[in-house]
Amino acid sequence: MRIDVLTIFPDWFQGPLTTSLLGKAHAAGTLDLRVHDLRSFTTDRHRTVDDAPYGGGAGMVMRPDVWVNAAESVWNDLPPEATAGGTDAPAGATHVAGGARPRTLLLTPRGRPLTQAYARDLAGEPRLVLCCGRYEGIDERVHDLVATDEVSIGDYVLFGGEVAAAVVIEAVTRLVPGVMGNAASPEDESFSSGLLEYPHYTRPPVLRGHGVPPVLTSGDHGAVERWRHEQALALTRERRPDLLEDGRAEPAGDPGGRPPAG
Ligand code: JCQ
Repeated sequence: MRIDVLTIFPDWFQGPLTTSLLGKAHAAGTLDLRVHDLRSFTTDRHRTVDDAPYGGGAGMVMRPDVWVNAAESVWNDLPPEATAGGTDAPAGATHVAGGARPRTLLLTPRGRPLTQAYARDLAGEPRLVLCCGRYEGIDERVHDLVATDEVSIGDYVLFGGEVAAAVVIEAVTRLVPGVMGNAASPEDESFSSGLLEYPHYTRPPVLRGHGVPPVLTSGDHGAVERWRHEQALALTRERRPDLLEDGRAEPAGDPGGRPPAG
């Protein structure tokens, strides 16, 4: 998968992406991540990306012409100077050579909430373009001319879209075959069943007086499976009952086949 990120803080994406699992996928060629400095697509000597809002008021607004130049450039895989030519953006500025524009995501609190299902949908795309806004907001025409999707990672406000873009990159790329170094599907046990995940344990068998549920060391694989399902259901009921009500989870009743508790 190819992902292009448009941001005024390109350095921000260097650290995490050269270290973790994502860095490995990047190095292995499974993920082609390209980070672009939005300022490369400006047309003035001061490389201005924002301006005062029409109608007045506090704060600054990101200029739409810079965004259209940048988007057109990455959509068509052109160098910045090919699009940052100093003219304003005509209707045809959103044309893409050779077909439809790639999914172009604008990170914003007003977007469609990111879920595992949405991430799965995005993981099926050959290309994504992620647009990270800053300042008080982006000129509304960017929503119309550039974005195919507006994505929210939650009901809170960040300084800019960079953190949200990193969240989208992690959620999506781990669903792309080859990125986890695992040929099998990495789909979560948790969210594919619609339940929160059951508790995990490893050695040592006792830590500061805290032991391990005996069923896990019983050798009875059926009993282990039933216990895990019960735990997942109980946790979900207690912490995220909304997940049981939205129809994706397994029935909240008897998980089947287990002997009476106790
Ligand atoms: C994303 N949840 C919160 C903040 C304006 C494009 O306009 C804006 C973008 C941001 C950055 O994104 C978020 C966010 N999901 O704050 C304000």
